[in-house]
Amino acid sequence: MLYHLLYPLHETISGFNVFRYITFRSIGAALTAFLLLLLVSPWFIRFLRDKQIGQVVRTDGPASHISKQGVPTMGGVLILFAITVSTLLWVDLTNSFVWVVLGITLWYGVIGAYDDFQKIKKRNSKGLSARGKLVFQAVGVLVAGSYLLFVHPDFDTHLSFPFLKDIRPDLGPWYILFAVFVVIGASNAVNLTDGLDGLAIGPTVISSSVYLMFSYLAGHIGLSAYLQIPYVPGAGEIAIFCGAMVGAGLGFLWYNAFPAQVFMGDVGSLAIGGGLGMIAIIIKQEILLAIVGGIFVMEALSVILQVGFFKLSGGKRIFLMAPFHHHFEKKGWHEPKVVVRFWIVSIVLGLAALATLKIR
Ligand code: 57M
Repeated sequence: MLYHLLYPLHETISGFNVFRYITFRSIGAALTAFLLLLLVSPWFIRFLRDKQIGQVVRTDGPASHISKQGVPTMGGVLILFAITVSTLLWVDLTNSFVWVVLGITLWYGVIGAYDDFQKIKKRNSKGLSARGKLVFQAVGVLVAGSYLLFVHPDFDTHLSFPFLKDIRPDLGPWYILFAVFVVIGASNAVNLTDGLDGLAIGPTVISSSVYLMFSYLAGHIGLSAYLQIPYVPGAGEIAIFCGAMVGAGLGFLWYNAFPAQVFMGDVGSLAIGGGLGMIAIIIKQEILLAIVGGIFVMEALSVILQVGFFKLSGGKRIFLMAPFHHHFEKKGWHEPKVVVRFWIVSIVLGLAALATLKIR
């Protein structure tokens, strides 16, 4: 909105020329979302406590988690509020890509909120059925994908691979099914990762920072050509959404850091994963998500391997407990140590993802 209100005045007030720059507006979005979270969270945490919207902790988990019973959850509502307000304040509102990413993020937030409410109402950790969640998630991507493929003028259905600039297979209409896989996979991977204080929000901030840079480059005709990455006209505005994700994530981390005063809930984790997945699809950096979001991938893979091996071996386990973060808890690592070490890995993966820009 500020872009539409203030940039046109730059002829009279030259300083307003700065509102044309995506870099400036991305930083503005990050700071706005950060301050919103920082200032509103204390009130919101009290609100959640008063309404008894507290975590129901499973008894079969690590013993250290029992003390987390009742910690206010659904803090993701405030994360989504800050991302939405900040994005709409700083973005070019005529950019359809931003509306697609925001739409998927909020839709996945609605799915997660319903799941959270079911758990809180029934006082158990079951919530929405896995099948129900998958159907609702798939519908969202099918709608978004149909818009991108059949309405948006020149959406590209070619895949792009890190390091391999010349391999760009065209999936054609099948690209929609690939998009469903990427977005749902990312959403559920973040959901599984959100099992320790700060564990999901840390890599979220790192992934959003990396995708902020990739979005800016993808939307820049000169830099994308120089770096030999797909040029996606209009993708630069997604950097502002990423900035809002970074700011909201840092603001939430202030209160989710160990010992957490609030959990994000499925409303937050499903939405964040869905948003990151949709961003990867739009800026044509889908496979790169496996590197940028490597922590999320590792966590999801640990569950798949654990459950698969458990069934095939008649009850044996690969890990002491899945997802992966619980394995280290069972080995005696304290929660903050597990979380910070996962952040370190996430930062290294983010740097590796940026390195693919030059190694092609
Ligand atoms: C998402 N949710 C946390 C919180 C957060 C198939 C199986 C692997 C599914 C998986 C599962 O239930 N995943 C659900 C993970 C939960 O966090 C809530 O959920 C939201 C995110 N969706 O925002 O509201 C618990 O995580 C802890 N937590 C923190 N700090 C945070 O900032 O400490 C969360 C956020 C919270 C809190 O204790 O209650 C979760 O873990 O449920 N199941 C599991 O992850 C379980 N693993 C398991 O069953 N492994 C078996 C299977 C694979 C065969 C095995 O390895 O043998 C573990 N989780 C729990 N108990 N709670 C272990 C058992």
